[in-house]
Amino acid sequence: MRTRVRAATTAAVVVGLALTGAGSAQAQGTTVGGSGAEYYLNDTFTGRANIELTYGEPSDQVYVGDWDGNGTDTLMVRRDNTFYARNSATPGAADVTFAYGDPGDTVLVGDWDGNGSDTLAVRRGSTYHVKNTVSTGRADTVFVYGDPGDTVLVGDWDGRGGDTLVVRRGSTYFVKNDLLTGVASNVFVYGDPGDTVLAGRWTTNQAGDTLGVRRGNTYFLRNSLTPGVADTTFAYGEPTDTAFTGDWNGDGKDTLGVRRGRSGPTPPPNPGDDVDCSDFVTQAQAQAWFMLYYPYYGDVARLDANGDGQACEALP
Ligand SMILES: [Ca+2]
Ligand SMILES: [Ca+2]
Ligand SMILES: [Ca+2]
Ligand SMILES: [Ca+2]
Repeated sequence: MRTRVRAATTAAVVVGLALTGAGSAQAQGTTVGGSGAEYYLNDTFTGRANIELTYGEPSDQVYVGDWDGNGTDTLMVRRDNTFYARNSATPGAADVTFAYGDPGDTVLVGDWDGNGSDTLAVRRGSTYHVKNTVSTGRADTVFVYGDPGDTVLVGDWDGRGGDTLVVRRGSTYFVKNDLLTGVASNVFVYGDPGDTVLAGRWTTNQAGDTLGVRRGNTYFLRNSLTPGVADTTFAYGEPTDTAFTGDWNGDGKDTLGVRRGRSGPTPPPNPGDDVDCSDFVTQAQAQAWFMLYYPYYGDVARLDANGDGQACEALP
């Protein structure tokens, strides 16, 4: 996903200034996947997160993008067709809330018009309905690409501004550099058909977004849209983490984040002291209720007066 930083770079090229750093940011444009409300973001390709936050609920669908166009990517959660975007990598209420599409729609994130801020596109089969503002309303652009069952990735593949699609079929990638119906402009093979793939601009000296593959908790990043060995290989997080990419610090380079749930089952809500032994017919029923909550809240309804772990011992 492109950023305002990159837009400024493009303007500077026109007047012939020497440029370093600063560039687009991009996550793969699809929902992050996985579950959990804990996010660990890393600004470098090292093994340790430098930003940890919680956002939303463990079951939320999550997207990454630069919603306010300030150069940094942040999180947005989706519940049905309502989206809650946060503009900083901190816990807190959504900065922007809006509805788009239908609850079952597949949604992609990208900077479709190249203005530096990320917005949504709804995918229905091989038809894409692009919206250039994070707001409720009609699509600005509609186009058709690939087949209905294709896996797609979003990125600024040519580095010229504007996010477009790559269709993935196994380990073959069909790159399209505009939002028009038509054939691919570049086709290449990378990784294995079963690889989990991430997209981003890993270095500031590559033109646009490229791919990386993940195997377990090892990541293999490639700095061009060509076949070949990885340019960067590193380990991060746990094999069970859900990984995604973005530019968390606005330096023009995309790095990793992972989404993780707390280990173990989700605790039931605390029922409070709202039952007593007369609510149960048998000791076994009382014991089952007691054991449901005891591991999390103790003897919350005071069913075990003598503290021996047996609830309502006077019941049959
Ligand atoms: Ca932002
Ligand atoms: Ca945009
Ligand atoms: Ca582009
Ligand atoms: Ca960065």
